[in-house]
This record gives sequence, structure tokens and C-alpha cells, in this order.
Amino acid sequence: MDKQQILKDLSDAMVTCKKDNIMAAVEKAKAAGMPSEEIIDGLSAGMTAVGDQFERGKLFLPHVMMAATGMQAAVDSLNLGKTGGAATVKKVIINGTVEGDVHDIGKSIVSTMLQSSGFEVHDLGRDVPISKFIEAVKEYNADMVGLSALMTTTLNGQKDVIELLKANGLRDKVKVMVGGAPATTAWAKKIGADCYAENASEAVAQAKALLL
Ligand code: B12
Repeated sequence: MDKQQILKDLSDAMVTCKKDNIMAAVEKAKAAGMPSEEIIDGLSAGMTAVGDQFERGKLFLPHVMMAATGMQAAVDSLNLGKTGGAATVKKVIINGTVEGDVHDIGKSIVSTMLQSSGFEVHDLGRDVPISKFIEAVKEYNADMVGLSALMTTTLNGQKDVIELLKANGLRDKVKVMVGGAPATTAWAKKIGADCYAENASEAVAQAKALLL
């Protein structure tokens, strides 16, 4: 079976929102020798499609929650934390969804992928107060901060974290990576972030480029 077909099957399975279907598609992809990162890309595409259908009223909240649960189970089954470890130097990354925003599915995928690539990740969760990012940077002596925002109304939280890092004299010590649907490269530039990544694989590539 070709790669595109496997990716499509993963995405289609996610759109059914059924954990059994999702896990079966993951097992098939694994059996075909597909790397975990690509499997996650296929699942993420499906999760995005679930989101689109939710917006158009074709799927409802319970479907989205089921799909999210299935996604998490699938990602867990890949044992990324155990099999990864490409980085030779331990770099610390703080990741979280900014204050006022409870969307955490994509952010958690990013954390998992970073972790599986050998980074030490401290995921602060969702709806994280701005000051908590600063405290975490100090506490873990972080090399990078990842900031997720899924709503235009919470996007400014990314800017606020950067401003507070500056006010605390920490901005030169940490890289800042922003992400989430409303964020863009232009936005990252405007608020003085070091980079923007569109998805989890790109986040890993950017983190490697900036930190290793
Ligand atoms: C699922 C979902 C929810 C779930 C969230 C469950 C959860 N635990 O996350 C629930 C139902 C709780 C929810 C609630 C709300 N939601 Co909602 N939600 C979505 C939906 C359908 C999908 C988001 C998602 O998970 N996508 C799948 C993941 C895999 O993709 P992703 O999040 O984009 O993440 C990828 C990239 O963005 C990137 N990335 C993400 N984070 C990071 C971080 C870093 C550092 C980097 C580098 C990259 C990165 O990598 C990820 C992996 O590839 C979107 C619509 C959509 N199509 O996006 C609306 C959407 C985001 N929600 C929206 C809204 C308005 C709300 C509510 C206000 C609804 C309401 N009226 O109550 C509340 C928000 C409450 C709050 N205070 O936060 C709007 C936002 C509109 C806007 N532009 O401001 C959207 C766009 C829907 C819409 N068109 O109206 N929502």
C-alpha cells in the first residue's frame, strides 16, 4: 500500500471519531513500516477535518471529544517517549496554551512530538496564566517556550508572554515558538517571536534548527 493511501486511511479513521477504527488504522500503518511522526501527521490531518466538520455542523461536540480521546490513545500507543531520543544535548522546552484558551489537542501533539525527538518538555497545560510561563522558564532554566493559541481573542497572550519575558530580563535567554490556527509567520515576526510552526513536525524541525 502506498504512503498517501495509508495517510488517507489514518485521516479517514479519525473522522469516524471511533477509537477502535483509529487504533486499527494505526496498527495497519505500523505494520506497513510507517514512522511514528508520519502516522501522527495522518492523524492530525484527520483531527483537523473533524474540526472542520464540527464547524460546519456535520459533527457535534461528543464526536470531537471522542476523536480527541482516540487521537490521544493512538499517540500513546506509539510509545514515542520511549523510542525517541534523537537529540544528544538535553534542551528544555516549556509548552502551553495561553490564558483564556482551553484548546489543547494540537498543543499536546506538539509536546509529544518534541519529547519523542529528545527534548525535555514541560507541558503547562491549557488556559495558562501569562506569569506561569515566566515562572516555569526560571524554574526549569528553559531554552525555549512554545505558545499555543487557537482563538483570535487569545492570540495576544503570546505577545504578552514575550513582553513579560522582556520585563523580567529573560527574553535573550529563551527562544519563543508560536503556533495554533490563527498564528502565522507574519504574526510571529510582528510580536518578536523567534519562529512559527504550522504543525507538530514543523515544530520539531524549528526547535532543532534553533536549539541544536
Ligand atoms: C476541538 C475544538 C474545541 C474543543 C477543544 C477541546 C480541546 N481539549 O482542545 C472545545 C469544544 C472545548 C472548544 C471550545 C471552544 N471553541 Co473551539 N474549536 C475546536 C476545533 C473544532 C478544533 C481544534 C483542534 O483541536 N484541531 C486539531 C488540532 C490537531 O489542530 P490544531 O489545534 O490547529 O494544532 C496544530 C497546529 O495548530 C499546531 N499547533 C498547535 N499548538 C501549537 C503550539 C506550538 C508551540 C506550535 C509550534 C504549533 C502548534 O500544531 C498542531 C498539530 O499539527 C476548532 C476549529 C478548527 N478547525 O480548528 C474550534 C475553534 C478553535 N474553536 C473556536 C471557539 C470560538 C471556541 C469556543 C469559544 C466556543 C464557544 N462558543 O464556547 C470555546 C472556547 C473556550 C475557551 N475559552 O477556550 C473557534 C475560534 C475562532 C477564532 N478564530 O477565534 C474555532 C476556530 C471554531 C470556529 N470557527 O468558530 N473548541
